[in-house]
Amino acid sequence: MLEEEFRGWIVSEIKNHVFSSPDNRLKGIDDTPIFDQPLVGFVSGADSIFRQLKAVIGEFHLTPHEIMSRVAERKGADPPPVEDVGVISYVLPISRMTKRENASMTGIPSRRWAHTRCYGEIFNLGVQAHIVKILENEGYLAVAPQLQDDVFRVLVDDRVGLASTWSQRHIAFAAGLGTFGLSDGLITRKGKAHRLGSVVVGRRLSSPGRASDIHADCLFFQGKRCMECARRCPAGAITERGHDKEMCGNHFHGKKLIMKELYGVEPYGCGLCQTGVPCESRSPTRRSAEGKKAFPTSQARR
Ligand code: B12
Ligand code: SF4
Ligand code: SF4
Repeated sequence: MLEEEFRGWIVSEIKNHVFSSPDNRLKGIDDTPIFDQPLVGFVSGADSIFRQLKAVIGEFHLTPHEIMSRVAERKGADPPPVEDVGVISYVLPISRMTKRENASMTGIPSRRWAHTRCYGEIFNLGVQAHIVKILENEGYLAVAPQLQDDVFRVLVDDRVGLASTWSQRHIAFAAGLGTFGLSDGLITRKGKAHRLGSVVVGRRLSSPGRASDIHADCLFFQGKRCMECARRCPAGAITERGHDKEMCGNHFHGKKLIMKELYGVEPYGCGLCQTGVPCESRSPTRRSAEGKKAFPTSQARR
């Protein structure tokens, strides 16, 4: 299959799955979709960004080739050369209704947001398993790093704090899907209220054009005074210096019991900094077709 065909096939498989899967539904609420239509990106496993990520995050952050080699070994196959490894990354934008509801909240997230964190992540892991299955059916070696216990782990590093061996945001950045905001969220052309997933595949893929500025889509880093995410954060975890992961994590661990009582879900995420902000549903620094900024800056709005 030519690369163009391969990409088209994967994009339509992911879109169809998101559109038709009964698991993409807020079953405990009103059975509406959890996620809207996805964005999909691709990157070569030989891209130098993966060495760079080891420098930025830590040696523990795995390259696609390291992951593929482990899978090949497990299957008794030879690992493909690094040029013949690629990564598929996707963005699952959270539904408009959920974003609207969460944007109206202060202090704690809304019911829909809490259910999205819980059931949306189960669906997200299912999307990754689905992609692996269809690739394997076509004879490709494929692996979803986050589904592999011997590959994926969350850890606390002395230098970067909370991190993991496969950071979906950094992978999506590598695949050209977005850049980082002051709050740490990845701002895509559909904004930053979303969940992310990815799959490593044993096939050659080319790399995308990528922003050279890792903060290209954040108003604050582009010289505007936004900081709306900081104002939304009930934990005071976002300042001009960035996002304090420990404060953020402690805040929502402290709210787990209340959430269970209120909404009946266990894994909990706050996400107030992702909604009711200029970068919620689009990149506020990119120009719209009419030549205007997609959103006014916070300054202009007051
Ligand atoms: C650990 C973790 C957390 C921790 C730490 C988050 C963090 N910043 O890393 C805590 C508990 C705080 C957390 C909170 C939340 N999380 Co969380 N979390 C993860 C997890 C499991 C691992 C993240 C990881 O590996 N980070 C690696 C570290 C190093 O990243 P970092 O410190 O942010 O990286 C900075 C530097 O590297 C810097 N940088 C500096 N120099 C350079 C140079 C280059 C070239 C590059 C590329 C970058 C770079 O850029 C980054 C941003 O500043 C991922 C799942 C996954 N497998 O990725 C989900 C994930 C990141 N979480 C997610 C979400 C949605 C949340 C919450 C909204 C909770 C919720 N679900 O409601 C909050 C949001 C907090 C916030 N403001 O972003 C989503 C993010 C989606 C998005 N919109 O960006 C993920 C990807 C889960 C998913 N599958 O979708 N999370
Ligand atoms: S709310 Fe403003 S400062 Fe915060 S990440 Fe979005 S654009 Fe950047
Ligand atoms: S997810 Fe973390 S940083 Fe974002 S608003 Fe909630 S506590 Fe603050």
